[in-house]
Amino acid sequence: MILIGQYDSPFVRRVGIALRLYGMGFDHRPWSVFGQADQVAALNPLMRVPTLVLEDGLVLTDSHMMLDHLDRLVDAPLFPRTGMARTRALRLATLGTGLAEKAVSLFYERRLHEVTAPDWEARCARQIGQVLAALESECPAAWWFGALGHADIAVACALRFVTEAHGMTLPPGLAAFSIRAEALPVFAEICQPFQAP
Ligand SMILES: N[C@@H](CCC(=O)N[C@@H](CS)C(=O)NCC(=O)O)C(=O)O
Repeated sequence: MILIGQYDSPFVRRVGIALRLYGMGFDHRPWSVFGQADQVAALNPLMRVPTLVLEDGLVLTDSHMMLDHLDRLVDAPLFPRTGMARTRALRLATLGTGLAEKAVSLFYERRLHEVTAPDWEARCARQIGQVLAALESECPAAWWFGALGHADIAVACALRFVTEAHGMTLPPGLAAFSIRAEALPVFAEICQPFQAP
């Protein structure tokens, strides 16, 4: 498998961490979605990362569906397979990836426009603040559902992006959660400090 994209993307990072935790071999191509846009586009018409090229050449284009594919290859997936446990974990992971999406969107607004749209900026900032408050209100003492899972990884990757790209200070529970996650060897290995494109 080939994982394309830089680990300062919270979406690329969650897939890289899952691949490592599953012990799956993969080549990593840390292409910039802006600087190497043509290379990304040659594989993925959405021109986004992560892009995952499977052994048979099939190209997957969204972190959720990459994890869905990987989970079916292992005995002990990082999302529960069925029932409300799965729904709860997906809900949490989706709050995490949603937080990352709004943080990326706010970053692009500020980076790519000479004059930003104040309403859009304020909306993104409000959405980020509201999700952080919601996550803080249910933040666990260790991991969200017992053992580390995709939901924890999604939230942790989003938190790092929010702090690095926007210099935001996390509420105390999430700050401790982020430190706990980043202290794990797999988080230290699958990691790249944020670089503005
Ligand atoms: N829902 C997607 C989001 C991926 C995404 O937004 N990636 C960003 C990099 S962090 C990207 O490729 N941005 C370039 C663009 O959207 O044109 C996923 O989970 O993989």
